[in-house]
Amino acid sequence: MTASVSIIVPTYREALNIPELVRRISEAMTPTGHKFDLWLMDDPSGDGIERVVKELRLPWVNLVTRTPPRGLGYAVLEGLRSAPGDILVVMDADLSHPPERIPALVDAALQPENHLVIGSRYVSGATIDGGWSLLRHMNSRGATWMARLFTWVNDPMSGFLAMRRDILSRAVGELDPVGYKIGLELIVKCRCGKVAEVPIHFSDRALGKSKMGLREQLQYIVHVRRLARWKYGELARFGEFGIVGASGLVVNLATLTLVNDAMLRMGFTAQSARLNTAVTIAVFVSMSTNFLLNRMLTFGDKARGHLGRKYLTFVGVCLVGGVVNWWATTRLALRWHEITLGLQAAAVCGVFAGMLFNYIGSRIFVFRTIR
Ligand SMILES: Nc1nc2c(ncn2[C@@H]2O[C@H](COP(=O)(O)OP(=O)(O)O)[C@@H](O)[C@H]2O)c(=O)[nH]1
Ligand SMILES: [Mg+2]
Repeated sequence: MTASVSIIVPTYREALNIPELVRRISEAMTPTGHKFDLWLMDDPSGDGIERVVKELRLPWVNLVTRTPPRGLGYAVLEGLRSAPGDILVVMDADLSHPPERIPALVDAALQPENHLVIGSRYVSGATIDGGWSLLRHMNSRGATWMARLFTWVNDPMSGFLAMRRDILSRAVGELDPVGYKIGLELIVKCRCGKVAEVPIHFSDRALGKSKMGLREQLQYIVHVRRLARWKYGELARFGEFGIVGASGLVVNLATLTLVNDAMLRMGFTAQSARLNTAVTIAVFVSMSTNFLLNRMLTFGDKARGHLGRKYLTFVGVCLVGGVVNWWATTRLALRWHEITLGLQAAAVCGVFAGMLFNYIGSRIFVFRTIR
């Protein structure tokens, strides 16, 4: 079966890599009989890419000079929307994705059961050029691990992809350009149940420099949050509330230790007065950091309104939540007193009940998402 294939390549300062990229794509695609075109989605790089493309004089090579906003996500999205092919391929310009594997990706994308095809670094048969630092490995693994919220594919971080246009149309209006990890964005938003992975040899970039830095990594966390909200809605918000709660536990323990030590050094030897003071301060400090983090993150979209009033309502809700925790724990502990670890199980249930109460209370009374 022959198809029309559009290859979309986001570029920023990649002029040096274009001639070899084009040559290798041509050599790989011509024997397949597929009709193919290339779309270089360039954010004005000022590196002479226009001249390079012109000198190639190949009608199937198209250069799109973008207008702001700049960014890899925007460039890929624009390419996906405007390229004419029935099969859409996305790859990097730096030759770390071997053009020789495009036909294999296209073949897999043509299979009706495959929603998305990934050129994968982490399946049997794939290889990676050596020389990755430990940090780069940890980064890649950590990011993949976060992607497990949405998918179990081996290499959801890959930027080498192929899909049929009809699968893209499922979500074209909902795609979010914050997604540097366009594969993950497509898996989630196009509801790609069946993702095929084709092994590739992943090379180090041929020429030029990588544009991925700390900013892009932080951006990835924002991306994962947005995808989680999109896919899981309320549950994702509650998950963030839980993560903030866990940070509050750390703040509480640190404050408790610091205040207790400081008071000891200042000569407060009366144990009960010291503990009462330290615990009270620790509870209020952690409640305050929880409030601020929830205002910034969990309920970042509902942060408007009087800060002081919101804070006091939050404290009120949490105090009642503390009572709920205490009540549930003591009741369950009495019931489970003969079971091994019954007390601990009761405490876990108590914490969960308190947290659920705090969440619902915060949502209704503090950060009014229900009207
Ligand atoms: N249009 C456009 N392309 C970009 C931008 N940032 C990176 N790219 C391209 O995206 C691809 C991947 O970027 P690269 O720097 O190789 O990232 P790395 O492989 O993670 O190191 C390359 O083809 C880049 O030229 C951008 O802001 N705009
Ligand atoms: Mg690269």
